[in-house]
Amino acid sequence: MLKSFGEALRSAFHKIANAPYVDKDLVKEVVRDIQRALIQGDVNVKLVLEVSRKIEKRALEEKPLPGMSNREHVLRIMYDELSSILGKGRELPIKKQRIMMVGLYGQGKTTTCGKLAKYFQKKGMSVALVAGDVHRPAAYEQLKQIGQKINVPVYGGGNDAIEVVKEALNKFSKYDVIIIDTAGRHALEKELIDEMKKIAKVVQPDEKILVIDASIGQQAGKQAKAFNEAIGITGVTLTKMDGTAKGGGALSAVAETGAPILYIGTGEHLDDLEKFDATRFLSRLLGMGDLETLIEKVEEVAKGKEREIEEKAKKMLSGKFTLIDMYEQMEMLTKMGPFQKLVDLLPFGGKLNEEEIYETQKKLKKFKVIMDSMTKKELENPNIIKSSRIKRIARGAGVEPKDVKELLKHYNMSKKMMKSLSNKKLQKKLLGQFKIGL
Ligand SMILES: Nc1nc2c(ncn2[C@@H]2O[C@H](COP(=O)(O)OP(=O)(O)OP(=O)(O)O)[C@@H](O)[C@H]2O)c(=O)[nH]1
Ligand SMILES: [Mg+2]
Repeated sequence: MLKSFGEALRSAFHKIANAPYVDKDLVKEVVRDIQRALIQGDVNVKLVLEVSRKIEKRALEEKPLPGMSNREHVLRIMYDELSSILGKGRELPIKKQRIMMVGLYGQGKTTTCGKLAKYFQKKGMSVALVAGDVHRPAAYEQLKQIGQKINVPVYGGGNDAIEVVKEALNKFSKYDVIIIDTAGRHALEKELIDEMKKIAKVVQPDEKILVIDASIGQQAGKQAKAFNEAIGITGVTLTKMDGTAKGGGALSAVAETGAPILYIGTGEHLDDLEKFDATRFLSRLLGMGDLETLIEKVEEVAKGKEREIEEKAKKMLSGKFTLIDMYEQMEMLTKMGPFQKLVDLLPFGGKLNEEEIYETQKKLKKFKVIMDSMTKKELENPNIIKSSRIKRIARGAGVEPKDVKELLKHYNMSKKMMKSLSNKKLQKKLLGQFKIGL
């Protein structure tokens, strides 16, 4: 059985989130998973290829932001690119206008008419409702009740939708916002399309809003496409986002029509209408509510870290290079994150592979023990460490003299490399990364 759209996307994200480390193969694998999920979600194949290509290219070529691990980097890019399909959303302008609501049976059209009426009313606009659904006997009554609740006039009755709409437009000509409810059907039948087209012709609506129940998932794309071809959709409202539905269909709906998502319905009450926010929507869809916060936090931390990196870079270039500096440098090499930017610029820099990281960490542990047996003077000026000191330090640390010698050899090598950095050009390059002058 095929997994649901949201579930398939979720599992792709979790693959990255839970992997011990992220490499090229995993990125490729996950990009393929995302492709499958999007295609399964009825997202246009061309768009799927475009988005997945972008994710792969960016994940493999861009460097992680300072403070971000490789894993967070890839998650962020996947997140970025999927949000960009959803678009920024759009809010209806606060102005005099006619709004026509369309959608299949039971999707939440009538309820959303009431929600929008209340929304515009709160913004100080005069609002009127039109019961353009003459097919379901209780439809007019339902809209009347909604109107009563918020003190908005409702026009309806009769059995000819076109007539009702014409009369209503005359009657409500002085109102700022006129919202027209229309009939739903089980499927997009020819009569419904014809009626919709006729109403649209009479009303000349500024907005044609497609109301989609978020729980219908992948069918949302097909529906949106059909409605868009019939009358041209200017926006989508997703309802019942408060239910168990994850609203994966939104991606398809928006991708199919190019029409932005305007609002989401989050309950049966007239206040349960929210402005659409792509980022929040996606973290909800992916069941990773903390992803958005995580990304924000990491970016914030990264800003603070920049200063720290700047200080370290300055110190390294000041010519004084102690054993402690060497230790810190090795430590940086074993960690991803804020210092990677600095490490990449070091003459021996670049990323270590897993094995190298492991070896360096092992060395660091040993070096730490040895350094603990040194005096402050020795740490700051290792050149004074000759054979008698070596013996003493080795005894104190419980290691062989050759281990101390190895540490000193490593130190001298690092120092030489740092010296090559006193080359002005390189210094500029390194410090230029942090936008500070020399
Ligand atoms: N939980 C929840 N229920 C909603 C939401 N929007 C609408 N509903 C409920 O969904 C049901 C159908 O809503 P309607 O507004 O009547 O839907 P419709 O599209 O006008 O239906 P037809 O006119 O019969 O085609 C009602 O019980 C509403 O209360 C929502 O955002 N959340
Ligand atoms: Mg209705």
